[in-house]
Amino acid sequence: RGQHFDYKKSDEWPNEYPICAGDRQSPVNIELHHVRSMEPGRPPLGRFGYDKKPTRMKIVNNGHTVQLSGEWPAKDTPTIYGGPLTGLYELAQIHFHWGPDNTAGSEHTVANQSFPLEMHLVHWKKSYENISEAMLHDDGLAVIGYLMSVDKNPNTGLERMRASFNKILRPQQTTEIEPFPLTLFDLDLLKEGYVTYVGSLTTPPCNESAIWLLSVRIKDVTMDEMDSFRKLRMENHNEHNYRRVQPLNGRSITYYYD
Ligand code: GRE
Ligand code: ZN
Repeated sequence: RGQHFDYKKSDEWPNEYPICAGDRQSPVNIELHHVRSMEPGRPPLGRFGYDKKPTRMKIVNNGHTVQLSGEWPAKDTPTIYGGPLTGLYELAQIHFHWGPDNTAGSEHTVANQSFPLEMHLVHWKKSYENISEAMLHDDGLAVIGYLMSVDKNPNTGLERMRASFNKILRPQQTTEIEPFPLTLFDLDLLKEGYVTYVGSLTTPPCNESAIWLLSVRIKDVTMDEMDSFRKLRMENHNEHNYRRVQPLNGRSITYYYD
């Protein structure tokens, strides 16, 4: 990923990272009446490993987001397959996008509406050598996105993470956390359906290598959880870390359900 970039100057990203001006960029606005239904006969989306506790877990403030990663025995590494995907995609990291108040924060929007928080689970296709190699292919990554809106129900996974946020208040700080299985985030596997389209990383170098799967079910985040994200200091005094929506350029967005 690009080392240094400023969300306040995202219009200038293409000067240094030309792919950021490409024609399959993310995020996008989702207009539900534009969404097409899936073709019949696709295998349902499946996953394994999400219920397995990793041997180690850490969170990093990389100056652009807070990133969670874990180490699992190879056979237990969280993996997804099916739906719009061909082959197996293994989880690399989970990160978040947010804003200074509840009026903005998500990267994707629905009917031009923003949400306070968006969670990204980044997976890479196992038939490639590693994630860097996968990022060079148009089907290299599969990113599951959850939009979150403020409500009263704490999320156990977010609570476990934010308990250690005081150790990563500044960019480049990192800390190990007590390992937990990803089921604590209460991530239903897009049970109520999801929309999928081909896009990109939302940060420089903006590689056009991501198949996106966005839950149509909005998740809950508490005000306390949002406050914890907003206390994390980002690079360049950035108070938000979402990119504005990009043109669809004729791409279709397809609704899937199992
Ligand atoms: C990001 O940096 O925000 C990112 C990735 C990979 C996939 C999607 C995404 O690094 O938003
Ligand atoms: Zn992201």
